[in-house]
Amino acid sequence: MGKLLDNRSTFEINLEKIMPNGKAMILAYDQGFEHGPRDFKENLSSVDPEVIINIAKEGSFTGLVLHGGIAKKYREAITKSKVPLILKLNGTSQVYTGDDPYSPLLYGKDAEEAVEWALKLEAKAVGYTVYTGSKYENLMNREFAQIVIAAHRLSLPVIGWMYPRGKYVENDTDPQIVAYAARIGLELGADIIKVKYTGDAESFNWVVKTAGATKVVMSGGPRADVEETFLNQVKEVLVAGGAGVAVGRNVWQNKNPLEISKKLKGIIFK
Ligand code: FBP
Repeated sequence: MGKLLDNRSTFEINLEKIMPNGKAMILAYDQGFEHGPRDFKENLSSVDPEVIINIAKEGSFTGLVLHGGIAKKYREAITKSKVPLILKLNGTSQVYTGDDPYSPLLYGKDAEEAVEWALKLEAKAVGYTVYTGSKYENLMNREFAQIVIAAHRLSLPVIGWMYPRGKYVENDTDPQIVAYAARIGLELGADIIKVKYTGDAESFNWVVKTAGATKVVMSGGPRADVEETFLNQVKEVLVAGGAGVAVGRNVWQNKNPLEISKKLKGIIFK
């Protein structure tokens, strides 16, 4: 990790960009792949990546999660926005659901090639989902570990979407199973992990503790009917020692995405 004039390594600079003062407010926009365009129906303008890039910029988000195609085709707008790009390196659709989930590494024949591609697209970090509990979890753990090695070699922080899922996972927000997934994130070398909320600050604090030196951010889930419910969760996450959020639908499905972004910023960076 090369040293620059200000004495911080490139890795530290990248991490500080997506997590200024240790706090993250990341906008996720890979749902078009993961869930399909039905997610854009609540706020039709959200189908347009340019609109999302603008929300990320005007809403002061510290990172924007995209897949490779959008990152490439909208590169100029992303560069202009100055919002750090987080390239999602794996993904899977919900069209086929007949088996336990597996989300394969994309954009290259191996982790090294995928991370090089992220760097070419000027990403400041990379992301990867591990479905703990799936019968394919060992495969994903291995791909994730290899991404950590390759990404750190190129000074890119790694965010793990640590999602318990599969036939044997009855409740994907059960604090014990979320804590287990979080711990795997630490063991595999994630810099940040993104997990679902476990329902209260106390149990989320246990998740944060199990993640050790790996920072924990909350994933949003479907848009809450009442905005306050979501904002209260964010407050509880911070009380519990969480480092912020990496959310999508609760922001860009909102009638006023910039208004809710402002409220989020107030909570996370106050
Ligand atoms: P949301 O805040 O919209 O839930 O986005 C967070 C996220 O992790 C996305 O990055 C991803 O597309 C989606 O959730 C996956 O959701 P699911 O739990 O349905 O797999």
